[in-house]
Amino acid sequence: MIKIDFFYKKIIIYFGLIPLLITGCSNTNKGGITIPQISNNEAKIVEPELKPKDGQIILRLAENHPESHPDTVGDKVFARLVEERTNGRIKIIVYDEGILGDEKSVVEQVQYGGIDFARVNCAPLADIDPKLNILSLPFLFRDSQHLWKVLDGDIGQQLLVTLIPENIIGLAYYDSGARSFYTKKMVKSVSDFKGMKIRVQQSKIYTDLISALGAIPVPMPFGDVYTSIQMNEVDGAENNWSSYLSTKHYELAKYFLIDEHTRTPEIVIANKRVMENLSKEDQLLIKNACKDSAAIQRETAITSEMKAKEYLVQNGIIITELGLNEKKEFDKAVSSIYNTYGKDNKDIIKKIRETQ
Ligand code: GTR
Repeated sequence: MIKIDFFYKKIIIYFGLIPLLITGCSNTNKGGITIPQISNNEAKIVEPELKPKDGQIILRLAENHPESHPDTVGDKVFARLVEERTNGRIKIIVYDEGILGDEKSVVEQVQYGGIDFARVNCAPLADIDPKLNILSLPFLFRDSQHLWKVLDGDIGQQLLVTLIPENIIGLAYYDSGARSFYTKKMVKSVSDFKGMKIRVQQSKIYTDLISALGAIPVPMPFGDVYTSIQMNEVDGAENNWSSYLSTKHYELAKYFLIDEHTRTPEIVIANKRVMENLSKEDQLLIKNACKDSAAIQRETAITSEMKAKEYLVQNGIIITELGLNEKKEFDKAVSSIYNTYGKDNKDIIKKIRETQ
């Protein structure tokens, strides 16, 4: 059971791993800690933390995906580049599968310094800095090229530093593809959503988006979704292809509606004080390493999306695409989101729309 797994994970982390990290006296000879995985019963071994050598800095990065997911691949490239470029003086350890907590609490921990780095989605971050909601506005980005033109341009780069007053530094964006709905029964039009309970990220704009479509939003941590679909607590959820596959949600909710309502990117964030405690050269080195990892993550995400789609189609999911009229209905239904979340950012939204 996922909830039990999470419970054990937390117990193990709080009473096992964290004391080792705090005292810095972990010992690899003591053997690993066994942690059950999120969506199945295989055990995952997490080696106790390394003791920093003289002058070495060890930092932690939180990730909620498993090892094979493109986001985790990106994190690991980031960690490797930092290690290589500092000759091992700075080491970043990636804690994947949400073992450092769910996304919302990880964001808070990065903000208050309990975790040094995290790769998270921009949606839950926007509750700290509402400007980031721009990146979650429904149907704003025409396609992936449009999104990346904006993220790599002035708007994207300005939004990266918008969290600094909140003690968070955005280092680089990672690709998340487009999010679409998957449900236990087929959804073809807005009216089909009526009365359906749809899981959303713990994010206000996503909650409002689901309500605008006439469904009942159920915000919850990512790691709880499988069980909630299984227990009929929700009738479906929404995510990108790679996550739909890696979470195995397709086993329970096989109707996939390609509506691509949002393209909220992923972001790698750092605690501001952790960064400021490093020399200017190291800060730059970390920022560049993260940007370089983003290039590899993007390529990996594209391949992963293609492979996921192919695998899922072969494994019985049923795809529905929005027809022109249905798309118009979707656009109309979500227009209220622009009134609420777009009203203070009309200029930026206009610039985004005009970006070719
Ligand atoms: C994934 C994203 C995760 C998390 C998750 C969710 O696409 O990579 O960080 O935000 O969606 O829906 O909770």
